[in-house]
Amino acid sequence: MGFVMLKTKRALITGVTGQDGSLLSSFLLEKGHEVHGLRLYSDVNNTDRIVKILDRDRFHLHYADLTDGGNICRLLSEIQPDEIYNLAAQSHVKVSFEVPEHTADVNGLGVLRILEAIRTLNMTDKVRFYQASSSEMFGSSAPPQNEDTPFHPCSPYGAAKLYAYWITRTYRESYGLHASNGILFNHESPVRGEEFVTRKITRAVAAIEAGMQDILQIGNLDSRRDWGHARDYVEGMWLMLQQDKPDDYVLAAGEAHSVRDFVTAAFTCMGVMLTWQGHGLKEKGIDQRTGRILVAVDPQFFRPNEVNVLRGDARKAHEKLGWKPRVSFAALVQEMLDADRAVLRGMETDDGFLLAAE
Ligand code: NDP
Ligand code: GDR
Repeated sequence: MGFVMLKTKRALITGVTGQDGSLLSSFLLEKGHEVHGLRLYSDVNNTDRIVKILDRDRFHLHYADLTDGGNICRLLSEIQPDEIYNLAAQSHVKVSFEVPEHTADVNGLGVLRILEAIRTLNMTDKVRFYQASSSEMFGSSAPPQNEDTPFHPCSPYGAAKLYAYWITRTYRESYGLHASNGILFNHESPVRGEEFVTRKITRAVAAIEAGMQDILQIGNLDSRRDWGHARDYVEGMWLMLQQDKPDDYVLAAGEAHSVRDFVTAAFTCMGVMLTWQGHGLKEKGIDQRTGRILVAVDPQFFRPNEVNVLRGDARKAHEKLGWKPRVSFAALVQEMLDADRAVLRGMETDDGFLLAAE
């Protein structure tokens, strides 16, 4: 009886230094893939999240910027990947109001540059493509949002992601490319960027507990999001590319919680019960036991336009991919808070954030 030699799959991940890129890299390396990560050149260190996998023999880094189509084309030609996960983006919604043209260039045209490289290199039949689409494309459409919900983005970020979504579909429908959009709702982890609200909250709560910060200054407390754990969501990305046919899928936990709920849950994890007093810009979160003000609203964190409620319906992914999120809202808050507490205690070096990625 002969042995069947299985070819090692080669994945290319853009945005490899980000939250999802780092977690997906670890996930694919565990699956036996060879991983090529595209990294933005920076004169400050941007490899903290991937430091634990830098010396793995199946992990390779390359410099690339999605605004540079020639370089993307050269890299695709050299690497000849089986799977491409396009995770690179200017991913901050509020920042996109300040740099709308750059956001469109990276998040919109950047995707076109990859798709055109695939087409002109005659790789259409050989490669599978994943596009990191976003629930921000639904914007003001009423929840629950699924694959059939009309899009109505409310930010330059959402509008650029919508272009990327449609151009991905266009290349699928026009050239038969195996290209799928994952329409992902908010997903977080201990390696979430510090500017996003969940990580900002858990870092602040840990710092307040350690006596290193007095108060958490926050924006819109009423905004509601469908938060899941990024580890679950990167598995969903991989599942999409393992299907015979490409398609578009929502990944979501299916529950919406307000920013206020997240703050309350984080303080509860450290044994502090908050009372909320006042409204709008005057609202305060107060420690029930001591009367100390721990949370205040600061208008600088508001956006010119807000997406009020995102709550996803991921039934299609449940049925067709067999995908289900495993981590609850409470467990997510606890894990993020514990990781930030460990950082402050200086315990993260051995068992730190990348543990979550393993
Ligand atoms: P991050 O912001 O953590 O990571 C984004 C990555 O893109 C970083 O590695 C960044 O590099 C890189 N990047 C930025 N600009 C460029 C550029 N011009 N060329 C090449 N690379 C660039 O995002 P996440 O990991 O959270 O998200 C991954 C993707 O999924 C993004 O496209 C995001 O828009 C999308 N998404 C995320 C969701 C979430 O809840 N996390 C939900 C839905 C969609 P550097 O670190 O050096 O800046
Ligand atoms: P979002 O995430 O805009 O949903 O985009 P973010 O965590 O930035 O905001 C979530 C909600 O919290 C409100 N908010 C604050 N946000 C930040 N960043 N800082 C604050 O102080 C603050 N106070 C209140 C926001 O107004 C918003 O309503 C994320 C990104 O990962 C995108 O790339 C991704 O596409 C979407 O999630 C789905």
